[in-house]
Amino acid sequence: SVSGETLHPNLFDDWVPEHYKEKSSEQLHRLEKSIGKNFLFNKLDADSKRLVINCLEEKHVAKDAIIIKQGEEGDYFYIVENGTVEFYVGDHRVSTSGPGSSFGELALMYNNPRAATVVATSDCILWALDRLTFRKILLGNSFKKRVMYDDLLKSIPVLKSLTTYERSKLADALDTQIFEPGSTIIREGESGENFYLIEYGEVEVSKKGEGVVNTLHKGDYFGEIALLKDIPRQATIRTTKRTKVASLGKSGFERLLGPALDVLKLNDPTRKQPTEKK
Ligand code: 1OR
Repeated sequence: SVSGETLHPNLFDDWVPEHYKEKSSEQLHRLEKSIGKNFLFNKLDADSKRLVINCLEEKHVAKDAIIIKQGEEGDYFYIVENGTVEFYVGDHRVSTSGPGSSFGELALMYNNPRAATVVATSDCILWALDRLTFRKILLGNSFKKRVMYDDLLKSIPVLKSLTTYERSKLADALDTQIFEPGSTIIREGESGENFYLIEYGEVEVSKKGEGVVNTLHKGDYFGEIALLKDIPRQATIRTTKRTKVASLGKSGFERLLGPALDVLKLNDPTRKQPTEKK
């Protein structure tokens, strides 16, 4: 049942996939050609990949068929072998996609109602994966980063305005780094390539001539100013404890932070404030 957001795979020891059916060599050949290089499969070991492939159900849908209805409960995840689909949120067409792409993961991951309606804009050949197999195999592997970063991203105030969809795309683009105490993550005056979120630990922010100007902890972020303004790093960031950060490259920063970018701009500590904080 739809019961709010959970991103933790249900692991049953005695689990037997319901829709397991060995694929024919003709189907395997088509699958390899169309979706073999899809990111979903790159992250699977050989056994998991075989299992997922044999659990896929081939579905042929006609042009104009509604594949997913916004608001309904999630049952299947889909991969497009052939044809094109359109996504609608309410009455708005928000995107389209084609062969090799996939959709319908959000409701299965977060136990949310379907976030969008998906319509076939041509005759399509789709491969559907049932909810349980999706959660059991893909969640912990192909979508591992979404699971890993879910709690962190939900706990960060500046990201509060992101939708589930935006948060999941952001998680896909993050990378983790761990720094020992006394490490310099950012050096004032250098050019900036990454934005950072603190998963745990502590860093000091210092500026030449001013010394330590701030201390940041879990849920705080840094590195945004150089990226927002395309200027050199405005301060040095040094760890005082063992610190784990999630980093986001410059292109992802601009593309994926969406509405949070405005909040980052408003919060810019180098921006002239009418009244001085502290
Ligand atoms: P789902 O299980 O919620 C509908 O079922 C699917 O449509 C969803 O998973 C995604 O795989 C897919 N917002 C939400 N879902 C989307 C979007 C989307 N695009 C595709 N899907 N937006 C479009 C962003 C380009 C955001 C619109 C505000």
